Amino acid sequence: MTADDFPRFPEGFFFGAATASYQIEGAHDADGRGPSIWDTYCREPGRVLNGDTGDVACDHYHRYLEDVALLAGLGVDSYRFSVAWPRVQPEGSGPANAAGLDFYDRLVDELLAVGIAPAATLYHWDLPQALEDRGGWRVRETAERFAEYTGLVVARLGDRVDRWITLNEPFCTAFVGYAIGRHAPGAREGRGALAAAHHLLVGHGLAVRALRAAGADEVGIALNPDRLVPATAAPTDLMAVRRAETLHNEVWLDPLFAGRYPAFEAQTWGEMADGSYREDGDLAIIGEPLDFVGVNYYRPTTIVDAPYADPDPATRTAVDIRTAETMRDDVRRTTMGWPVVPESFTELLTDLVRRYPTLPPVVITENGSAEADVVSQSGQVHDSDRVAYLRDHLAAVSAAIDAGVDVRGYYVWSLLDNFEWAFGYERRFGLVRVDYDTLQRLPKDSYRWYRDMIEHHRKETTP
Ligand code: IFM
Repeated sequence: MTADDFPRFPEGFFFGAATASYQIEGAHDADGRGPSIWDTYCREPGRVLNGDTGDVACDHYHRYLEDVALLAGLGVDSYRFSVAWPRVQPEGSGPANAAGLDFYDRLVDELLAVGIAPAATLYHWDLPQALEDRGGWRVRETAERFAEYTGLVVARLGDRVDRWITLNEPFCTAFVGYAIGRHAPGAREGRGALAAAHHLLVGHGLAVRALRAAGADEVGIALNPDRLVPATAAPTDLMAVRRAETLHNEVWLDPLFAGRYPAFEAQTWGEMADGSYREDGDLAIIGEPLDFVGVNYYRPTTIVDAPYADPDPATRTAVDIRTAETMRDDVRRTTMGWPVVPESFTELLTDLVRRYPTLPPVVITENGSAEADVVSQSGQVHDSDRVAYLRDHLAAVSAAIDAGVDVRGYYVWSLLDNFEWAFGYERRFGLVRVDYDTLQRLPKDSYRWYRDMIEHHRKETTP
């Protein structure tokens, strides 16, 4: 691959790499960290492939110096990490556990020392178990506790962290966690999941206020809006897409960027969406202005009409909306089974701006691919499929910018192979391979490709 293959970006566009606390840190009981819902979930038989847990993960908690050196070698402008709430408040409320915050203090200092801007995500799914025991995101109290926790983190790191992300993919927390049950806490509910979605948004808005009160500069949220495509042009499939738009996209985007709740929710959920979890004034909290919206994108989703999986409205979950997802088989798929369709990324971004004219600037907060990596006899990982994925998806972002979308930066998912939730350690997204027996790090070809692309961009855009 030559420099001609590198996608082009405007001057000032930034590049980064992303990770998340539970997926890499390990040290699950170090320095007073309390249990999170993922610690509990992983210990329930049959929940996570091979019974894997995040107890050790990549041991980043003890090896962060080595990982920051890898980031420096990559030449990224910014590193997106997440703060583990149970390190800061082991019981989910009360004063900060200083030893837990010390870790992020050291990490931030080290990043700044090598010229990398820290970008902190406040919630990437590791809710303190004590809060789940009191109802978790189903109850409003968790939103209030989230704002309190945010205040503790920004008070300690706000003098050095400029970019803040409140929530990562609230869709997954609310629906994969409380309706599909494939993520912690493993619930399969209807109204409970819709209440969780709402309280996540309220928590986000309250956290934005806490960040602003502390003088934070750049504040956003990381969503995973879906590019939904009907399987056929049949009116029934088009209506299925309409319902899926409510579930996947409008639940988040409408209150955040259009000051309303989704218009189609009654048709999507019926009485389950009774709105009883909403209070007057919530839309104003949720709609606090943001400096950017983070977009996590991996693949498009093809939608078909389908009968209810559960005919009984009393036990039906919030994802059972007479709609099913099918996987395309006319394109390559990653080891997640996800179709590789880069042009969908451009369509998603241009469509977002068209539908939400007040959308703030976009930052791509995640994009990457899980591949069947092999260590060669000479000890290298020649992950050409991942390189092609990154090249084509970065080109898709570049095309969206050419089409008028204000995209400011891109974080690759992920710096390291890590704990891929219900798939445990069996799916590898990293630019750097982690040997889970020795915890040794090994940069892959994709690491070198991304490094060269960033360097090329700098040369081309530095006057
Ligand atoms: O690993 C996850 C990440 O935690 C959230 N976004 C999607 C990634 C890949 O599945």
